[in-house]
Amino acid sequence: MKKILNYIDGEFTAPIQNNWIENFNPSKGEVYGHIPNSTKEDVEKAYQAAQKAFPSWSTTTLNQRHTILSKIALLIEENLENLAQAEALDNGKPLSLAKTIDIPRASSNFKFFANAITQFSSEAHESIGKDAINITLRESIGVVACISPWNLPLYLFTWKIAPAIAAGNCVVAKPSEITPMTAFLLGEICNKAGLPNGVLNIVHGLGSITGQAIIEHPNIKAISFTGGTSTGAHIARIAAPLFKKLSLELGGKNPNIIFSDCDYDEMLETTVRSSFANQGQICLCGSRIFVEATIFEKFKKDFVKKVSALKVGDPFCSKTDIGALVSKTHLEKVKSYIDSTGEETGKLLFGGKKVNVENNENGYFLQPTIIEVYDNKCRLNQEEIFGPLVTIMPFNTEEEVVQMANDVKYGLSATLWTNNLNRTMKLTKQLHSGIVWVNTWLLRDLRTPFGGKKASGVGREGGNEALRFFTEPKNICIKY
Ligand code: TXE
Repeated sequence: MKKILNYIDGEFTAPIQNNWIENFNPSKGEVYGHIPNSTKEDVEKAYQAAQKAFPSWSTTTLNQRHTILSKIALLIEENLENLAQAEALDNGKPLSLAKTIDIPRASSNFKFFANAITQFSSEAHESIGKDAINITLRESIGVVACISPWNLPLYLFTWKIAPAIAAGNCVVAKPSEITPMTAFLLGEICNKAGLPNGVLNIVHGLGSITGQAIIEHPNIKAISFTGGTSTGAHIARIAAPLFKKLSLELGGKNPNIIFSDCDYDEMLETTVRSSFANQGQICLCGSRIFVEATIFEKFKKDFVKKVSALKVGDPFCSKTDIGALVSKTHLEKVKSYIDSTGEETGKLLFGGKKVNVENNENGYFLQPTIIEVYDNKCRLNQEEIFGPLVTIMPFNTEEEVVQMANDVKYGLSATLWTNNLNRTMKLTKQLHSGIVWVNTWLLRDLRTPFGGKKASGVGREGGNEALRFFTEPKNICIKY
């Protein structure tokens, strides 16, 4: 059995009340470790360590921060194999995906913000005719919280921590209790890289106990959160009267809009990925596919053929395309959407069943599933399911598809497949989402703003947006 410990003030410690929760291996469906169920006292201890470290960390030179963050990035790279194995075991995702996406991206998060902080500048405004100059400083906030989900564990954990500490803050962080392993391993890496004690503190435990203690802490001044929309709403209700700064990256129900004038083969390849990568457990997955009626039947046939060739299997097998879902509860949630789809809602084109994987008989495996639906108003098209399940529907006109694409409560991302420039410009403006990909999917440049509209969140992260979130502007006006 593995035992995960909290990382507070540079040390690994058991929770004060000695309460533990079980950690599951999703591909075996069995407990393989225990993690602290930290309480208010542990969060307070983490806060105190962060608070103590803040005066010194916030005044380290940008060069020193750059050096330490770069070292963390390098150590993540050097430990890629070990971290990827840990991620695949803990989350159920294919090892190949952890090796090529999750861990390299965790390293680039640190690399990117190690450099970005050296380019992040204050502003000056000369008040001409008034003999005054205004300087706007961007000051570190103090102790901030980073709370992350289970779908891209180290990738999203570091996406928050790297800019937070680059900007001179000290952090109390909590990874998802469902996938805590790589966050635990990050503590050791930070020590090796020479990150001063207390700059990063990682407390493990349930959202309702540990997470709740973090968001209620009166002196933690900002919260960066990625997770479910209802949790985000709950956090906003707690944080508002305490005047905390909030960045919320929440759910999505993203449209993937396919016009007949697109590059068909490229679209088909990418659509398989945007539907089922990471078992469909990415907030950016295109879970509602809309296809122009003239190519609908062809697309249906080709898509089903491609998807049926995907291999659901052991995350550690190199041939596996789709691993296990993250938990039994999540598998049951996704399955319940499939099972409750009646004939009036749609037609199952492929999948829908649990998969029995050899030597992993109790694992949480599900076939990639495609359902043709008849109305965008159905539950399958309106609610975030967050699993290997996509719906498809035909459309006839631009107006009709834009209306359906926007007719959900979410607004995170959208994908558009067309080679018509006028249509591209028109539709990208009309789609209600924070990100629109045209003829591609999940092509990320870390300088760009990342986040959603409507129930998909508040605020943007990425590049200077993240550095702005993790700093507080102060205006100084000097008369001369
Ligand atoms: O997320 P939670 P869950 C969606 C997806 C999924 C649903 C629920 O639809 O099925 O959310 O997933 C912490 N105070 N996404 O239940 O609960 C929690 O411990 C403070 C989309 O796993 O939102 C974890 O660290 N923190 C999403 C983090 O919040 C609390 C990715 C996220 O967990 C808390 C994951 C509280 N009261 C799920 N309650 C995306 N946008 O990428 C929970 N947490």
